[in-house]
Amino acid sequence: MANIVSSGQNESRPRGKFITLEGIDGAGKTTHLQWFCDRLSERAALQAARVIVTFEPGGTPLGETLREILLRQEMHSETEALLMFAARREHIATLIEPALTRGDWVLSDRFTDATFAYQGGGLGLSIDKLRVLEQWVQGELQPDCTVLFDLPIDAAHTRRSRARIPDKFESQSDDFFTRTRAEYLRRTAQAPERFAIINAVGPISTVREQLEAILLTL
Ligand code: Z5A
Repeated sequence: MANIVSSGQNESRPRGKFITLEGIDGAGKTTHLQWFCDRLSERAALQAARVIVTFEPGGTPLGETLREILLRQEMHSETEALLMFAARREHIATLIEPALTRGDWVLSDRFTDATFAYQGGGLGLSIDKLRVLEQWVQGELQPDCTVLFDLPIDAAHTRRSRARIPDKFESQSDDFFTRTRAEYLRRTAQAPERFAIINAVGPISTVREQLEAILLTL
């Protein structure tokens, strides 16, 4: 049954939907973000809801400060995971949960699946330790839908090499991204009801057709 929240003015709205976008670097999330947000807003408007667009690491003033450190500074892999979850705790407490409770929808460019994929798969951190942090930081909160842009490593490599100056993560090896992608795919197999996988190999128009089909399910 839908979780009804009240605005306190004789108006009640269902709890908002939480949608996340994921994928290895170069998979194309950012290319589709604005378009997807516009289309999602049309659907949210049917429930008198707005779409709040956000991203990780970031999304709050503290998160932005941590993002600067995370994307530029070398650190122990466990420190990196802890900072990702610290930024996430702030993000959930001050932006995500209040928006969902108001009945608004939240679209986040990356969330916890990225930590499992990058720090767990890519850097080899213990998945069990990450699960403990996930439970601590978000409790029962999970996205209602996670769109995974999936792309073979060589295609992502070609796209990344055309893009801007690489940050710490974008400079990682193809082996790192092979492990990252494998962990993303392992997560989709564990929670198939939450994930929608996009085959991101084709042209932008083909990717959009797949996104359109996902929008109809939201
Ligand atoms: N990170 C982490 O390690 N742990 C965590 O818990 C979290 C994050 C939350 C944030 O970077 C970094 O933090 C991220 C993971 C790590 N790694 N990196 N880098 P970010 O927010 O700065 O960037 P990003 O999330 O990786 O997004 P991005 O760099 O913007 O990449 P993208 O969204 O995957 O791709 P894109 O920019 O849309 O496209 C890449 C290029 O391909 C571009 O030139 C496009 O024009 C082109 N493109 C896109 N689609 C197509 C198609 N269909 N055909 C042809 N060419 C295309």
